[in-house]
Amino acid sequence: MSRPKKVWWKEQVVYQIYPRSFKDANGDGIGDLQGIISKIDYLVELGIDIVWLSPHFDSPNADNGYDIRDYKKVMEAFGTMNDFDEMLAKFKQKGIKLIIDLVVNHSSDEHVWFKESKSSKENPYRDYYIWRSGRGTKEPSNWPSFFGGSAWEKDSETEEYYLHYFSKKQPDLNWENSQLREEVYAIMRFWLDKGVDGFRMDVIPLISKHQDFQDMSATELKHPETIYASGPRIHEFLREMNDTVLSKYDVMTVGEGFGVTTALTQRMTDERRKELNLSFLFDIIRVGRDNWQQGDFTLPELKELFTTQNDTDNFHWPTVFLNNHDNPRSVSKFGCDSEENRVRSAKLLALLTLTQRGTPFLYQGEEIGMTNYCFKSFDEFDDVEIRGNYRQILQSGVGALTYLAELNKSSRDHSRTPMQWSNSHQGGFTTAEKSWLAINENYTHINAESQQKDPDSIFNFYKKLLEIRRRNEDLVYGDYFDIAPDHEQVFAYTRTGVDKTFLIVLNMSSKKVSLKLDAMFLGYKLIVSNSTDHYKGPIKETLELAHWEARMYVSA
Ligand code: TEU
Ligand code: CA
Repeated sequence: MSRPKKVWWKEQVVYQIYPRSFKDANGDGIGDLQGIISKIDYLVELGIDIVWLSPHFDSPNADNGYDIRDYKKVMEAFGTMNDFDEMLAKFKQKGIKLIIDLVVNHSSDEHVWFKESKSSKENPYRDYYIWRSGRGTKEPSNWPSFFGGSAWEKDSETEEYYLHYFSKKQPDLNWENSQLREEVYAIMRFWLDKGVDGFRMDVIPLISKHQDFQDMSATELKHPETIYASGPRIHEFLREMNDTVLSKYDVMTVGEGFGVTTALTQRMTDERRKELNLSFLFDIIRVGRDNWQQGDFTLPELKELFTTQNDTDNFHWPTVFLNNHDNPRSVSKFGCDSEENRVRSAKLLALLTLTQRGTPFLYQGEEIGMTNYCFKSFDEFDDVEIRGNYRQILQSGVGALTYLAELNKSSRDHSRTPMQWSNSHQGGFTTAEKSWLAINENYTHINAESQQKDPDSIFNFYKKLLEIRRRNEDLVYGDYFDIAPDHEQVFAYTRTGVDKTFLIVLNMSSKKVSLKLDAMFLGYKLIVSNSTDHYKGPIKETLELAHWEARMYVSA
């Protein structure tokens, strides 16, 4: 089998910033671009290479910027275009690349295109969106919105319905229209010509719609994303975009698409097909999830998902991520956020994320082990997804307390609470009395400032691993092999490159455990561990691992 082709976006590590919650510079309780600028040195110290910025465009914020009103304007609360240019220049000075969020499956209903489109059936922009007439008094089809109710909204002006997979303030764009596609490509060029290094593409597999808009079956209705992410022209659109725009720049792209299968992920990212460089596969981050419910999962199930995403030829490259702004905090889901285990398990997850095969994506706050928030009532949520679905879920017979308990495991708002910078007022996030979403009260002991000073902190563990990764190409390009797929407590795997083999052993449980190793690993040397009290002698045939203990060895 051929070796993977070497390219910068396979080697570098991405750090996601959710601007609303990162750092507020002007004291209005909302994060902003000057806030980001003030923290560039922090990112340099940590040692990440690329920043992915969640939407920073003009928006009425029905979905925190994932509803764009003007693609060429900066959101007022975040600053101005001058602030953006300053931020980009400063990132570049420090050698950090910047990728931005391209949200073009839908726009805001306040976008001028939609206002025109809605005004009459004859308007030249009518066809930029998807309009259909109803079936008598009913919607054109039974398609549901991810954020509650029907995906069709009737407009009184022209008595037709428009399609919206997300909230009704996020009408879907009509990619069948070539003029619309040209508009999108122009927007892409506008930002690329400023010097951004690529795009994270929001729900990109959803842009091609099944044109028959046929009713879904009862089974399909439970997971509409599988229908929405299987439109017939997706590859054609991506290739056109690549050919027309992306191929002209040295940039990276990463697609986002919840509901996308392994097969589609691999097709979209096959280097020979020239569509996307990377695409998030959600199977790992969503393990055990069924819509808003977070069920149990076993370690062998989780490990199999890592094997599956690596079970391919070398023509496509996976991503590795355990949290983002749509999912709970990784230490609370995959680790253990109790007093005793939080630091250890957060470091274990750091080792996992930075030694798996694939481009790692870190999410703000994971580097200090930020945890889920404890929501005491529904009023504490901000998320449009919950506000939209609340009534429907309760009407279906689910008790309010049951729903609240599930959301305390699964809500998107867990990862949207403000970044915890210090133990001062509002965690150093803002000087305002309150931030836009409540800060987790554990900022008094979980914060960046204290961890930057502590050599044994989670922050400094990430920093160390990032250095090790940078120095060891075999950790990037080496083959992946799970050496104990059925083990219920330990995740143990190797990365075998040209010069060396790395052995990573992770006790993903709160109980101590022993792991029998193959004799071939005798002679391997310990290079990193998340605990200071472990056995330091030569590797033995049976490893004794303490609760949430994580180690990495390297062949001699
Ligand atoms: O996410 C799409 C998506 O799949 C999630 O919103 C998903 O429906 C939800 O997490 C299920 O719990 C992208 C953005 O990342 C998200 O923030 C936006 O709300 C959404 O698209 C619409 O733009
Ligand atoms: Ca602000």
